[in-house]
This record gives sequence, structure tokens and C-alpha cells, in this order.
Amino acid sequence: MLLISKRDILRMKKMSFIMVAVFLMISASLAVAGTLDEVKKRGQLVCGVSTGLPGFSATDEKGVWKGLDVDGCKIIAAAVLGDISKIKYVPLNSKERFTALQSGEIDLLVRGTTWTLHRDTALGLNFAATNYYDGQGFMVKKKLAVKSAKELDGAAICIQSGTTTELNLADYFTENKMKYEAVVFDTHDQTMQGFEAGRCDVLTSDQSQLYGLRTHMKNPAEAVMLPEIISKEPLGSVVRQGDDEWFNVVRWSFYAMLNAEEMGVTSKNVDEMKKSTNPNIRRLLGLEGDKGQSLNLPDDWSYQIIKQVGNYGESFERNVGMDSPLKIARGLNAQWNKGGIQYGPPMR
Ligand SMILES: N[C@@H](CCC(=O)N[C@@H](CS)C(=O)NCC(=O)O)C(=O)O
Repeated sequence: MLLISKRDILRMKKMSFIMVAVFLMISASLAVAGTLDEVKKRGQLVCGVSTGLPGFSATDEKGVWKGLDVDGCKIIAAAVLGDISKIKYVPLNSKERFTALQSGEIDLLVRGTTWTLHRDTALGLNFAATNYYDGQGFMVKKKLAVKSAKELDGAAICIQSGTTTELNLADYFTENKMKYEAVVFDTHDQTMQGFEAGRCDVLTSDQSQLYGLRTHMKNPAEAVMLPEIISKEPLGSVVRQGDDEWFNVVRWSFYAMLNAEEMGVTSKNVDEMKKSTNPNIRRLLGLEGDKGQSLNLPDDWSYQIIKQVGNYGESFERNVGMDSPLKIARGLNAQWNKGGIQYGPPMR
């Protein structure tokens, strides 16, 4: 018969106590080593972007990444590392993007990604900021003389897989009792080539992306946008769930850009603005109030964002607005007090 003495029981209790303590210590250290600490330690931000969408994230002739989404990466590098050059850009297509974030391959995803219930919950992701309010549109060849999406019954439609675009399209055609043939591609390059080569009559995607893609056509004047917008596409910066500290950094870096625009602080005048007596501007620039402390960032985090990247309006106009080939109007992306819905909560 197996006899267990009191001493054995005590020893076993002691062992299990040590095991629980070790487990708790490991979990605690994992929790502490969040993305913010990792990025600081690495001295580099790893940011997921598109494979090349003009105005949003694309490389120029020198191979330098540029665009509104690229600025979404840069503001984080400016806030955390004080240097927008400390970024590794990882180009991702629609299907790859979520796995890259979930697996920890990237710290942040800023790639025309729509905030939806499913992605925000079941995929284990959190949408920290909406840098562009968009909607799904249609681009058709001018020579087809189509004036409305309602005339598209029976059309062949080029579309990219792994996007919200697919379900919106199905919904819209069902609702309007029309049929279509989906011509599906994995990358935007293939989608665009399919459209140009006549594999389809129509290309559908987020409207901003259609504007960007059109600039890449051999003859952009051959394509026109239809007036219908068939969905809501709030596009933004995405992080993994369970890392509130990092979520806050990503969210408030964007709000700093928005508040800077609202207060008239730009990359050009930010040094002058440091002399301002306006308490809101002083708080925005980290000269008074909470500074960087509650975000675990240097006190000049928002100054660096504005100095190195600019405010939201500057970034918008430079990349997709009137100072860019896309010439997109501010529309929904104007400030809340200028007819839009971009609204930066108070920084205090
Ligand atoms: N906003 C939609 C669509 C995003 C999307 O991937 N659109 C295509 C447009 S063709 C794109 O950006 N492709 C760029 C790429 O694959 O790199 C979503 O989040 O699902």
C-alpha cells in the first residue's frame, strides 16, 4: 500500500505553491512586456501597410514610403521613438494583414482597414483610430456610358478577396434584385490589371482607393466614378486586443494630430506655438498638464508628431487632398466644426 506521510503532503503543497508563484511571475512579466516596451527596446516600429496604394501607402521613385496610412505609422514612431525614420514597413495584401497582426509580426496595421464588429471582436483586434471615413464606390470604363450603379445588372465586377467589399457588393445586388459576376483577385495590382485588360466592366472598392488606383492607369481619363456609395468604411489603425497601453498610444497619437489641426498648430508654426499662452495649446504640446506621463511616452511626444508629420489637415492635403494627384475633398474627414466627423477628444 502506498503511504503518503504528512511531510510528503506538506512538500507537495509547497511544490504546487512554488509552481503557482512561478506561473504568476511569468504571466506578470508577459503582461508588462507590452508592445510599447518592445518597440522602445527594439528602437523600431514594425508597421503593416498596403502593397502600394497611391495616397495611402506606396513607395515613391526613391523607394520611400508615403501616404496617409504611412503617416499613421510615422506618428507612432515620432511619439514613441522621436524619429519617423525608425520604421520597418511590411507590405500586406488584404488576406495576409490580420494574421500578420495577430501573430505579432507587426506592431500596428494601418492599411485601409475597415472597422467592423467581427474584426473588432472575433479576430482579437482593436481599432484604435479612424484616419479616413470612406465608403464603397464603383469605377467603370467611360465608354460603357453607365451613369448609375443601378444600371449594372449582369456586369462583370473586379474585386479583391479578403475585403469587406465582397459582402457589401453581394448585399447591394441582392437588395436591388440584380445579378453580377465577381472576378476576384488577391492583390490590388491584379485587380487593376484585370479592370484595365477588360476582364470586368466595373471595379469596386473603397472609393478613396479607386481614386488612388485610377492614378495608376495608363489612361486615367478612361475611367469614371459612379455616384453611389453603398457602404460605410471607417478605415483606421488596428492593434491586438489585450494591450491597453499600446492601444492608448496609437489612439492618442492620432487625436494629437486632430487636435493640432483644430487649434491651428502646424509643422511650420509648432516651435512658435510653444510660446503660446493658450492653455489648450500648452497642454497639446506637453508644456503643461499630464504631458507624456500617463501614456508612458516622452513629454514631447505630441510635439514630435506635429513637427515631423504635421497635423491631420496637413497630412490629408499632402497625401490625398488638393496638394496630391488624388484631389479628394475633405467631406466626412473634415473637422467636426467644419462639416465633417473628425473629432479629437480633449487632451487634458
Ligand atoms: N476597406 C476594405 C478594403 C480594403 C482593401 O484591401 N482594398 C484593396 C483595394 S483594391 C486594397 O487596398 N488593396 C491593397 C493591397 O492589397 O495592398 C477592408 O478593410 O476590407
